[in-house]
Amino acid sequence: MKALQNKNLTRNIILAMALGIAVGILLSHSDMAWTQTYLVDGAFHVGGQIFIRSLKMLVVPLVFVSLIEGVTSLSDLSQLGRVGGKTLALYLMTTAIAISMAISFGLLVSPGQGIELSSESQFVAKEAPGFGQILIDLIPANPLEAMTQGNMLQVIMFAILIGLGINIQGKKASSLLNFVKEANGVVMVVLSILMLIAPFGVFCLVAKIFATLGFSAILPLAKYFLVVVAALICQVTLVYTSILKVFSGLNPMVFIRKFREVWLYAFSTASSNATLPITLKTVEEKLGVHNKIASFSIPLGATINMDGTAIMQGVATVFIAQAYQVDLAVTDFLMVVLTATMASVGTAGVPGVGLITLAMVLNQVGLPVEGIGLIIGIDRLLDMMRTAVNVTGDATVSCIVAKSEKALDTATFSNKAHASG
Ligand code: DAS
Repeated sequence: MKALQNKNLTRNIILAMALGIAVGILLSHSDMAWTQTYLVDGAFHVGGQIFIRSLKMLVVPLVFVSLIEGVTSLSDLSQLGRVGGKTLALYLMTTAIAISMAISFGLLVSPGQGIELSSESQFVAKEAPGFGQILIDLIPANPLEAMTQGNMLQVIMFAILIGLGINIQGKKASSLLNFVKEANGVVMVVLSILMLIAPFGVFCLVAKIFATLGFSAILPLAKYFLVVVAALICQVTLVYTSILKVFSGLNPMVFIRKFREVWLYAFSTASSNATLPITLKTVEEKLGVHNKIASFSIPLGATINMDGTAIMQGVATVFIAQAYQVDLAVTDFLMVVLTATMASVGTAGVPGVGLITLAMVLNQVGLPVEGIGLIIGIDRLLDMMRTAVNVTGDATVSCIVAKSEKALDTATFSNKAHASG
């Protein structure tokens, strides 16, 4: 395992990202057809997808075995209930703060005023699942189907139940528990092997995005873009650092220094799910969160806690309402907060899911859904950034809950050796 660790991985990924942006912007000005065909839609697309798929390949097995092992480490059912309650409460709180801040920023800056939105883009809104349906969908009628379809909430629920079963069986299930522990270790080693191709995958992903967008494509929407980015930055630098300090007493600067490597994966993959193995590894090995907490809170957060996404949806709703001269009342904004929070519960952490649920949010408040047509062009770049915020929220809450449960190793958290990445 040690031999596989590439100490310069963080540096190589940053270099790969910078190179990808430079090459992408250069190619966006190229009028040679072959660059689009053989590079952007060819090599870069293939390389990027191979990298994302290799990471996503691990998500279900990792979440399943890691969560089973985590649950078996919880001493009793009351601890699981307490940990679950704290985790859910903090996730809902940070999401509500995120979208309220985003709406306030949007109203303050008014990015949508004076912009004529194109109406040719049609976006079919998905029905927002009712609360009852979300509860029903938690239970996997067929666990194997839940795994093959990557229905993470159902995989999480099944793993928790299996873990509880092993707990209750005790010694009679010791060989199964050992199998799970060994499987967890193997999955982590496979992850380290896959990380060796990370710089290549990151380069391909970023080069393709910037070759497609080009720098000029972003300018017309700079105000919308900057408001979202400002709110995302505030969520990390103000909200997460404050609640980490207030609720756990941990040093936010140490947290940021150790967690920033995860941002590179979240940014380049734009997928909380694909980043999940890295988030889990970082939270446990660098921030000292015990597996019994992280294995529960991180996969759950990757699925239901999307503060960055809520921020985009808050600003986008204001942007589109202003662009169509629709005056939203306070009750409309409250409906946006509720719908966006509920919408994120049922959607997995995959690229672009925030835009899909935005259609549901706009539908809910009666705004023209086709307004999404214009912002879809730069959404991928914002998706990359908001995914980094999503996973940071998951890690922040995991540290707070672990500290409150005396399941965070403060020596590991404070160990500066890990900060280099
Ligand atoms: N890409 C999603 C995620 O993985 C976020 C989004 O689409 O808004 O968290």
